[in-house]
Amino acid sequence: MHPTRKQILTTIAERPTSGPDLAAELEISRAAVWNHVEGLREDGFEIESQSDGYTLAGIPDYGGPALEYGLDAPLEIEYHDEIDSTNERARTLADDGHSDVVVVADRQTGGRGRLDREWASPSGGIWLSLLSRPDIPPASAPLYTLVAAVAAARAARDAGVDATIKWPNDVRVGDRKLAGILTEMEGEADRISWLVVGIGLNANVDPEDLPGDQPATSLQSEVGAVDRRAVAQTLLEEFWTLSTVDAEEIMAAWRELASTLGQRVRVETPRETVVGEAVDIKAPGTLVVETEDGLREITAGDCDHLRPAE
Ligand code: BT5
Repeated sequence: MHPTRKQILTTIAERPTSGPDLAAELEISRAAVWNHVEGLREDGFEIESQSDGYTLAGIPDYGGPALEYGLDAPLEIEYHDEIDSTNERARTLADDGHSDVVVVADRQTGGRGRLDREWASPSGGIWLSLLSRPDIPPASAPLYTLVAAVAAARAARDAGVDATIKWPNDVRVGDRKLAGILTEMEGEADRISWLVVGIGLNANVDPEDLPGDQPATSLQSEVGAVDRRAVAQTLLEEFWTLSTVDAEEIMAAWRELASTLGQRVRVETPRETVVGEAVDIKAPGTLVVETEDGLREITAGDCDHLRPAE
């Protein structure tokens, strides 16, 4: 959002302010103030003008300006009502040299999971991709999947939903999937060039509209319709804050929310199946499993929590 527009909103949210006062405060012309106010109204902000000046009477439910307004993270939002995949769009932006942009969509027509699985993305969900260029080696990229999982789980918990994390990338309520993460990157041997972290969180979505091949849930079906803007902003702020701390702090935050640790698990890796008890997570996201043949460290795979009897 244009910084002047941000300032206008912040000012008139606090107290009614006249056009001339805004012009003087922001050192712009009255005509420019009027133009910005009209622009903000077009973006869906309800701005009343009364004898004592402009006041902010309402903010749009969702969309780019709504998400940028009051967001406590230095991220630019690119919003689409509909797009094939926010991860695809973020990759194009990466190729064009952009960074610190979040692509957000109300619905995706070609949402993707890992291994090219489909990700159902009906209207009402939070579908977004964060593009950044952290100065890290490619091997450290899985850390950002953990950061995203913690951020999504915290945002869900903030909305009153008892979300936990299943290694490596599922946020669930009980055994029902609430959110998934798809991290993609491009890089050289020692340094990544860009990183795209895609997060899909079923917010105001009817689970009937989600695929039935594995149990799924949404914030709406757990606690009723939520303020999608507030949830998405919390998610972005948590992501931003956590992505600036060191790996051990990220591990600690993940352990606190993980349902996988202490469970008997079966992990399908690209090469083999490992069964045992998940005992710990190590940076950058390696699961440590105690098997009959000793401790195994697994960097990638699909994980099932087994019932104790198995
Ligand atoms: C994931 O894959 O969980 C990663 C999902 C990432 C989606 C985000 S949305 C924004 C961004 N743009 C994209 O195009 N993608 C990212 P995976 O672990 O492979 O899980 C995929 C499986 O989850 C599917 O095979 C279904 O069984 C199930 N599934 C599909 N859509 C779902 C949904 N909306 N909610 C819960 N489960 C779903």
